[in-house]
Formats: sequence, C-alpha cells, structure tokens
Amino acid sequence: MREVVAGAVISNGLLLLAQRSYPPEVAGLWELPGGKVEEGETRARALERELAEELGVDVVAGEQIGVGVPLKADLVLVALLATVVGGNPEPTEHTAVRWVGAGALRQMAADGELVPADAVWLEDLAELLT
Ligand code: DCM
Repeated sequence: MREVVAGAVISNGLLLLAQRSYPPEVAGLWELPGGKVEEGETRARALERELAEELGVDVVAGEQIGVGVPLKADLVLVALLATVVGGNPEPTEHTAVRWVGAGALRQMAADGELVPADAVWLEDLAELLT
C-alpha cells in the first residue's frame, strides 16, 4: 500500500490551502498540499520534504488528523498537522495558495471548491480552526 501525505498547516488560526494546477479533473480545486511517501521515508519526513519542494516552506509535521482516504486500490491519503518553522509558502507547482478560517473553509466545501478526497476532513479541519 502506497501513501500520499497531505499537510494541515495551521498558522494564526488559519489553514493553508493550495490550488491544484493538474490533472484537469481537479485543476482549480483547493487541497491540503503534500505528495507521495517514498520508499523508506516516514510520513512526517515525506510531508516536510514535499512542502519544502512545492512551497519553499519549512514545516514540522505532527499528529494525523481525520481518517485515511482511499484514492485507489493501492493508494491511501493521510493528513498530518504541520507547523511552519521557516519561510512563507510560495507556490511552484500550485496555481495559488491561501489561508482560510473555518467559515471560509465551509463555504469552499459547500461550493465544491475542495478536492473531493480532502473534503472528507471538513469537520476535523473546521474543529481545529475554531
Ligand atoms: N491528492 C489528494 N489530496 C491531497 C493531495 C493529493 O487527493 N491533498 C491526490 C492527488 C493525486 C495523488 O494524491 O491523485 C498524488 O498527488 P500529487 O499529484 O500532488 O502528487
């Protein structure tokens, strides 16, 4: 089973979202940024690496939030809390980033603006933001 790890990066009570640029089915939708866990890598290390690569930000990964979400038969998506310890997120692979509170996050979910897999975590995330 392979894993994709996504970061619930929270700073000053706001959650970091990144807008996908590909593939076409989800381009324009917003996600918790992350990527695939490589062989021999911990989830935490993978998240720290991915956020450095994709957003140029140093984070420390923490606890899992929410449930694992199956993406394919052999691929599961897991979210970890993360704290920024250096840098400001600047998208390199994403179209944009934004910081949202619970209200804006709920509105985006209601408007279908979140990547479907990530929308499963709405209540977990909203709770962390209130
Ligand atoms: N993915 C997702 N939600 C995230 C991060 C990733 O649903 N927060 C999915 C999209 C791809 C797979 O995980 O199917 C790998 O992500 P990427 O294309 O960013 O490497």
